[in-house]
Amino acid sequence: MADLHLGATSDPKLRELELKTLERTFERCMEEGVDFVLIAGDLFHVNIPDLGVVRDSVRIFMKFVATGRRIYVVYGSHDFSPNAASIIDILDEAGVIVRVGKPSSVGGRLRPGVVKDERSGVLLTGISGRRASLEKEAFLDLDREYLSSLEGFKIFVFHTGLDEVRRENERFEGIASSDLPRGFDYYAGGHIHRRIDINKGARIVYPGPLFTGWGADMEATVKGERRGFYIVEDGGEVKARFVDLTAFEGLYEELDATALSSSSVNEKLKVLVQRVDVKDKVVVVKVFGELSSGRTSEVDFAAFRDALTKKGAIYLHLSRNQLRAKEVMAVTVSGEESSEIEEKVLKELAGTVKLKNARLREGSAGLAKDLLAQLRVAKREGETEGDYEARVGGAAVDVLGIKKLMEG
Ligand SMILES: [Mn+2]
Repeated sequence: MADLHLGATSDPKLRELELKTLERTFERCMEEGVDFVLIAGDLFHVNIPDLGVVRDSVRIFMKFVATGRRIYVVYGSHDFSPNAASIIDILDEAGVIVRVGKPSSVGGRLRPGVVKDERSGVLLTGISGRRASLEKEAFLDLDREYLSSLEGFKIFVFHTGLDEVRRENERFEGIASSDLPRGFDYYAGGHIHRRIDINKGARIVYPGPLFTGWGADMEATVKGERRGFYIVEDGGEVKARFVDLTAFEGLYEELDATALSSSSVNEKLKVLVQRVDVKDKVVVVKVFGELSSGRTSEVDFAAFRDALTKKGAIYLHLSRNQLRAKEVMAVTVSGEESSEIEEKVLKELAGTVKLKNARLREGSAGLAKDLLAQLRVAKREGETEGDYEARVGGAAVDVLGIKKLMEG
């Protein structure tokens, strides 16, 4: 499996589904009698994830590990950290998972560490992913002679895209399949978020994400892409079969707001809610186009979200960054106090900015106000410039809720 991105979603319902999917995955692995599990990177969404997510996942991993089986992992681009320990290292030290392909240099060449799985005798090695596909260089330095001298059933695991399978909308810097070291029996890939299964003398398989809690992946899932993992068997010939564990059914809708007023968009959204069956579904709605009149902030997405939730939708992923007002007008407001004027201006402007993040879109005026309040805090008596900067900066980061992002 690959690209689990555990903890990517902050929505409680999706979190629960994510965890259930992980649980089902490992239960299925035990039912099928697998010897081990291999994860081709992006086990967690960030290198230092929410500890609640770690605890819940470790509980599931340990149930599997307690049966004498191992979980092998390489870093993905998301759980790799260039300057700090990643949760992957902690779990590796603790014996929850086993990191594969730890790099060493022999004679100027890269020799990734080889691990032998005791249950099956399979040899595992590979190259971890890094941010911005920096691991590409590792493929150039690879000690291919050493790798081809290894004897036994060999698996190469990597977290890098292949240029030859890249679609137009996919942005990754990949390698060619010919850059992979030769002579392995199976190539376990991660990083491309869809299912790919090709044969270049040996199987090269990207299972795609196990669960999709956000963004474009979620859109693909509700449009019908199936999610799960592969069970690979060697019976003289390598067989890889997909296990479908798609966690939710979904619904995808588009609304072209071109030449509509904001109030008629509201009407259309109401009609949409009445028309669709969203019970126990994840809903992805794309609203786009240039309004003929009114502001984008006058489109009542909060009411739309509420109405869908009332009809039983699990979650709404709203894509509205291509919705535009006719023009961005200068804002004229009046008020008694500066704070009142400030609030009015922020509210007016909130709808004119394109934002991807749901929290920013729906609460941007409040957030901007809170941020301004923090940035306005004066320097304390005797406080050094550096301390002051750190205090105000820290408070701003807290308000924005981007602590993890800043650390990453
Ligand atoms: Mn990924």
